[in-house]
Amino acid sequence: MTIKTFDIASQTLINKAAELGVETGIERLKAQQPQCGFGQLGSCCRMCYMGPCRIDPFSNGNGASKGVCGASVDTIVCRNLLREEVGGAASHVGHARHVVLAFKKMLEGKAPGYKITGRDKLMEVAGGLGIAIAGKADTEIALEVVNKALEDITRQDGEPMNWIKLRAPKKEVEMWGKLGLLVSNAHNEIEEAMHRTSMGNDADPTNLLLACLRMGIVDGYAGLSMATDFQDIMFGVPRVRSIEANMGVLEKNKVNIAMHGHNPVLSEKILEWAGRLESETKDVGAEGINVVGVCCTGNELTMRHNVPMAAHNMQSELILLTGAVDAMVVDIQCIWPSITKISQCCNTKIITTEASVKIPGASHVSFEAEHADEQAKKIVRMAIEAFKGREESDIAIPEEKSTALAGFSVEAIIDVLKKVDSSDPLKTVIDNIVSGNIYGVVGFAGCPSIKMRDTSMTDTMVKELLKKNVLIVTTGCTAHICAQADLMNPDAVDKYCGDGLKTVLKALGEAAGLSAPLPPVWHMGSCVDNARIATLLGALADKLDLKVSQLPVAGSAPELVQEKAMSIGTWLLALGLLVHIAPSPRILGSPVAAKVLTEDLEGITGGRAYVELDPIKAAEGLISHIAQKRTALAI
Ligand code: BF8
Ligand code: SF4
Repeated sequence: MTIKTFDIASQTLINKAAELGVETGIERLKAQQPQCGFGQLGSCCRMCYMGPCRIDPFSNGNGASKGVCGASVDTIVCRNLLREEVGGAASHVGHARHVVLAFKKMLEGKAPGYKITGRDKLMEVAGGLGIAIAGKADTEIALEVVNKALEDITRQDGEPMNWIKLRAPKKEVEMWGKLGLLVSNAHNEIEEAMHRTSMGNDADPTNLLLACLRMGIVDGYAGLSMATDFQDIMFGVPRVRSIEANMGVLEKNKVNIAMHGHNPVLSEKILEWAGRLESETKDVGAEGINVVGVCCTGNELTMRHNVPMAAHNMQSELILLTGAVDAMVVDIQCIWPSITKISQCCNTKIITTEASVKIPGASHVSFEAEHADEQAKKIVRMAIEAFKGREESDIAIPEEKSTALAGFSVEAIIDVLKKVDSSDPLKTVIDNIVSGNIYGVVGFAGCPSIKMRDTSMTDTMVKELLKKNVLIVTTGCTAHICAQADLMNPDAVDKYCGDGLKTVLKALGEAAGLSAPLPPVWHMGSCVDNARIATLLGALADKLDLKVSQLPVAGSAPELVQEKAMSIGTWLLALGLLVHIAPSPRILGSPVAAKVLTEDLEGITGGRAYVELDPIKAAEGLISHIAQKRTALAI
């Protein structure tokens, strides 16, 4: 496998790592070559100790075509796939539950460091859940909202989840009802999926694939949508703002704290205390504190507070090699264990904060909502102290930084559209889709993969689509990639967009009073904020009385890394979207899984998985899908 070149900032630090003899993911990926073919096909089973069993795709019946227990390759692949989906959904449901419980503690007076910031959002959610509002105090309403959320992980009556009723588009709820996909309790679903995939249970590949769709829906509503709603209620609904991105946002003379992970319950407090303890930096010879964001916590902080987005997941090791990160504070998900080893040569203090996420070599400060202020203060002071360990000669901050507009929550988008048509905001989008000025919309989500990054998969695809007047919305680490590639600022409009899209974005920018066009790639948040994209699509579909699958839209996870991206993608398949994925998910070992997910599913939910590793061909595939949808709508 040949690794070519990366973006300039990353490459500068990769070179520095080589000079220092520090190992990064690039060397470790090379050392893994060739990666296991059975693993890539999904055809290895370790569900019991008669195995592990591997199915040889070329055996032609002569080799091992069944596991010891007789499990077929289809059974093995589909069981493995469902367990991947469980990994993703459990991560998002766990994230949502953590936020809900922190909020509940605040309402009960046990976590005084937090408050209700997004009151309008609270009322919108309460109203949507059917909670009577009149005459009640905000905290009373909020507690009822919390109880509705907790029902979605406790109820045993089989009723569809409250968050499905609150957020799912109408026609899809109807369709899921007919297909038996209206899930009721996220924890029950996760338990049942683990149970049915253990040795000697569900062996029917189609039944297992249906369970995958259920897990996607669990992720979408009890994970992504619930987390997004509560985070907006606690910390405020994001609004459009100008921010900076890439590793050049580090500041040589300041204490740099990199927040890495996903949960704003931690990062909001660290940001607050960084501001409150700024004066203490004088004692160590620094000129203040610079909090920067890595991965999804970076997206959360940038959307609400303009905190610079310093690095995506693949750069989470590289940013330490700048020698300028005094502390990296992490919570949950996507945190590479390698960072503590790298931090030793870069004078960075790695601080873990979750009892369930500890890393050998890191300092651990347990962070609980009840003691948030005290613990955040302690963490910020540890970072200030770490500044003393700085080695001037080790500092190498890349120059690269870009500016971007972030904060495109659905509410922020509607606010802009209201300036064009206050009574019918979505009409502007619909009219422009009908006229072809907006040929279609593609949502980019997910991760940066070392396997794909050297081919600049995401940036190349986005640029190809913009030329064809496709509007892009994005979340997660692909949002970092787009911000770094200068695709989220108004200058990108003239540079990359087709004429139709240029016209719309210029008109919207003018209406919004920006005296510049809106950018062609809209930063809608972190990975849980994929809920915002689905809400927008659902609103368009409901307004037009169409199914989501009839809209000229698609999704892409162009650099798939995480199980979480798989469960999000499966939710989008359940919603009826074409979902482009690269590299291939681990389904190709199973003829049944490959056929169902890439072909037959279209006749069931309207969604379809589309695997293409070449960025230009992938963009063409998405355009041709959008063209078909437009033709079917006679537009
Ligand atoms: O949830 S995009 S690498 S940081 S999994 Fe992780 Fe992927 Fe980044 Fe956020 Ni999402
Ligand atoms: Fe092998 Fe069957 Fe055990 Fe899997 S469950 S490891 S296929 S014997």
